[in-house]
Amino acid sequence: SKLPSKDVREGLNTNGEKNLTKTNDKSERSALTGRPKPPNKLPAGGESKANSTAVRKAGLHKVLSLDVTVAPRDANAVGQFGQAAFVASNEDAEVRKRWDEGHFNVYLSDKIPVDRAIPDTRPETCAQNLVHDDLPSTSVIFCFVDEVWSTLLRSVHSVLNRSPPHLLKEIILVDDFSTKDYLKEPLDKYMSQFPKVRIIRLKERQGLIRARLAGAAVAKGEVLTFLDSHVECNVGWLEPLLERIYQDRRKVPCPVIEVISDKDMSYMLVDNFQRGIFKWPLVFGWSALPDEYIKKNNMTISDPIRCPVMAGGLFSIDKKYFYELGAYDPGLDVWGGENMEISFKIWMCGGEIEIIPCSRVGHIFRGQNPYKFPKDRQKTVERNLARVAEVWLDEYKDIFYGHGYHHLLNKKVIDIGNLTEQIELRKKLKCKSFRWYLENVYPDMVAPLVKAEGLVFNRGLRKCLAVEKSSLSFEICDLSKQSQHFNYTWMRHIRQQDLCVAPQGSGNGFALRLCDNVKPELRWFHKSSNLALVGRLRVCLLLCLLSFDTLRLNPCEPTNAFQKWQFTHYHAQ
Ligand code: UD2
Ligand code: MN
Repeated sequence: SKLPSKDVREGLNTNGEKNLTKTNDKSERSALTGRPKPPNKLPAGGESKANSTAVRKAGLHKVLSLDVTVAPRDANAVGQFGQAAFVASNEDAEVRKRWDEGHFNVYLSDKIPVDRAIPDTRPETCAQNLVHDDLPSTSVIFCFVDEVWSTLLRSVHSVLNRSPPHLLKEIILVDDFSTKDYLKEPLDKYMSQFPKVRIIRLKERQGLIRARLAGAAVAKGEVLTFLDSHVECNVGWLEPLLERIYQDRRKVPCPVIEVISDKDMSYMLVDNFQRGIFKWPLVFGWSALPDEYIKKNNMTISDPIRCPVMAGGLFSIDKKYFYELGAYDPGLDVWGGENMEISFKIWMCGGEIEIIPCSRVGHIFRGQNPYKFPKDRQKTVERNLARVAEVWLDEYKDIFYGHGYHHLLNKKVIDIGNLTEQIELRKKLKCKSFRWYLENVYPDMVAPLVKAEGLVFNRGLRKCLAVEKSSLSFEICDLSKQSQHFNYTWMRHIRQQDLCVAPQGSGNGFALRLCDNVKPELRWFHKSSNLALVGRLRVCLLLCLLSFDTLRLNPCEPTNAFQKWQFTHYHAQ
């Protein structure tokens, strides 16, 4: 790993003022990259809307690389400079014993200075960038439940030590009803030495979403900056975020999230050009920008990256804008899904999410949540995601449910709560469709609305399924006949318009019935050309010639051609 950059090592001041190279240089240099650029050019890929914040009078200065920890008093301490730390083998038992307190190496974390230095991992050009002198101030909000003492402190110190004081309005610690005693009086006492730190205690466990809302409600800064409670903010992390909001208040910038190892606590670099994405069924992931996109937009590693979905934990947002967007859906519980909600909302309702490579924050990624969920973890997350899907996904919500979440459609199985306000909000904000989002924000996502479509060919009879006078029949295959066209949907329906192929009554027959997403008996499992009713996977749909080409369910036989069904076209998923 790199040593702190020259710029940082020289800029050893604590008040930020000395480093402030005031300049009125309004030349062709970009505030972001320092490279020659037309002044109003948005970063690569930015669909340049007329910039709402026109030319302002304020000057620019070189981004402040202040860092009071860069010449640490304890240079030989464990984990100093973000390096890997090790424990002697006779301490292994202790490490294991304390692991579950945070699901990372808590024992080691406690040995590392709470204000350790970490390497300045920014791309070279970042330290030369210009930002405006009159950036908005921010409230930094940390929510936590039973966070480990040393990581919570290190998070707070990293903000205090590496943020320009005049931009840091306050640090708000929202205690989401922690059970640990050290997070009560001892925490109050420790933090009382920092006038900027405020602690809010929630009276019952709210979950991180409502805890963030509680923090935002009392925040005094113009910008809200949310962080997880086990992070280390790197040199110069704050100004590049605020600069983006200064340029356009609808921008929601996120730092690059670097990795603090859960095992040895080392600070690790991550790959360039990474952005947050989702896969079905709304699972967050990272994916590199496509190479062609980088080339086409002439991007360098320090340019902001358009980000379809934020990871969730670390971002800045204009406070007023946050509330204009309706903040978070307060009906989301405990953990999970809120990053999808706010991401779809931001993009679809006129904003933008960006990853800012000149802003970097380390985060301990843990294998498990170290705290308890008041209700079942999986059910909590599923419920949150179903709320998001219902409000934001339009016709694409079937794809979400289709990926193993059919049971969530049954309101008797899961109560996802009232959505009226969220739906109203979307209308009020005149937000765009999910289709627009996919096409414009995340075009490399494949999201076919059906799994398969076209004719339904029976291999034994060599004829195709057709609807004739609202009942099922078989005809010579003919693509031009609409009556022979069916969709195999994410609901696993074999469907023509509103009608679904379904078993009839209690007997053996089959008929067309009105489709209904909730009814499991209308769903077909389709694999290796077999069609089996969901829930009855050992019996397959058979075309029975004896009784006038009727359909029956029979035990599946791998070689029976009359049980083999094929759609004309299958979509890649
Ligand atoms: C990621 C996000 C996290 C959040 C989550 C999905 C990053 C780095 N982290 O998971 O911020 O968006 O995805 O919801 O992007 N907390 C509470 N009350 C609770 C549960 C958690 O205050 O009931 C706190 C917790 O102490 C932590 C923060 O919320 O500071 C995020 O929780 P996490 O670290 O367990 O989430 P993570 O990083 O796995
Ligand atoms: Mn976290």
